[in-house]
Amino acid sequence: DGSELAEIENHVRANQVEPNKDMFGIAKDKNLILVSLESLQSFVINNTMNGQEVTPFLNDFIGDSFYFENFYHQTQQGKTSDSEFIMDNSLYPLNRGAVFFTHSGNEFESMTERLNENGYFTSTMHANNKSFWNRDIMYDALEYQRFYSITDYEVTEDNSVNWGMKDIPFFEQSVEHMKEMQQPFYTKMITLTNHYPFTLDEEDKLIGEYDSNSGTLNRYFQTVRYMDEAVKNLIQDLKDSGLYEDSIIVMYGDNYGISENHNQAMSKYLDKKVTPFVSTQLQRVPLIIHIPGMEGKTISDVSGQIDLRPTMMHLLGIETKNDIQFGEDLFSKENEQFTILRDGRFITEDYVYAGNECYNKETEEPTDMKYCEPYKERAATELEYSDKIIYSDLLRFYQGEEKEINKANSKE
Ligand code: GP9
Repeated sequence: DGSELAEIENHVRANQVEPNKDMFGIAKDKNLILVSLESLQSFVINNTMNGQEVTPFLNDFIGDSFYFENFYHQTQQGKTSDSEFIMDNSLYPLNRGAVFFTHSGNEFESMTERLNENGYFTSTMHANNKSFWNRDIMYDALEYQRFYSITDYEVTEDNSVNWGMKDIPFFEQSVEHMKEMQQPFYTKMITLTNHYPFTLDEEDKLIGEYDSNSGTLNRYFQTVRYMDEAVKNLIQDLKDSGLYEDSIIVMYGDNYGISENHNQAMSKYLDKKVTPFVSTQLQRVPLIIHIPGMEGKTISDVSGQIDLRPTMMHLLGIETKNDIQFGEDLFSKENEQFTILRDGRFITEDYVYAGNECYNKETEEPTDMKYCEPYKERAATELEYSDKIIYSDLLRFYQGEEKEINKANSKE
């Protein structure tokens, strides 16, 4: 019943942080362009493979953006759909199955719903079948106004590879859709080319393959390099269309691309053993936030996808203090460095809890468990509360006072 929600709400309020006054509303009424970068992990950023830069464009773009280098994906079996769920709701996904399938009938308080209330036109763009991951149903629950799916794109044999439409034409056609949108808009573009098994047409291979015993890892660098090229074109198209200056652009890696099955090859590339510590650090995915007119900065604070909702909403000048969310505004001065992965691993400023060991980040070796102990229960409680919200559809009860306050604030 509603009393369960009250307990959770107390927990959420106790951990709530104040937005950063200098950043709150800095992008008010700007468009929000989100780019979900398929399977992009942070280890390729500012890195080379056999002497070749893997992400030359992103490495540049980061210099002009806020770049969060210790940002983790928190997805589980729901992969891309989990990352979408976390981002929109600031709730954890489930440990088994995909919330997009199992709980699309729930009541949610998505970022999208709040943006609708604030006069935004909201949409998702993804050149795949609309029912993949049950997206068409779940997007209704999250209150997206429009889903541009495969039927909204001109998809041909020529412009497709692997799972479907290539990222370069996908971005091109997406910008065409954006030009038609009422502003301000929020749109989320979901890329596809950098997906297992990471195959490309010859003409799209801009660098060579890696040389390990894993064809998957070897090809991954090539598809990442292609994605980097696609993002470069996207930014140019946004500039040409005049949308660039009126938009904040948020890009993030959605989930890992290289699983633990490729540890041997990965250890060759990284030139170290892939311990549970290294494996956890490999769950970092890039988060890049570009705000027109603001200088770039690399931020090392520990953070995760759960933090996207409050961070983006505050940049747009929308309050979240009455919301039930587990993330924190990444620009807040009170922000705590504590990120929980869905499987119970967690990361603090100095430690990583993984494989039942407490690793010291500096030495990368296990240390005394007492350093991780205080966080263990908190991590478990947080995941349990988030699960409760989903399993018992608790946001049904979040209809009263808070919602009215939010509505009133939106109208101010
Ligand atoms: C398909 C795409 C799949 O629409 O989102 O990516 P995955 O969920 O397998 O990472």
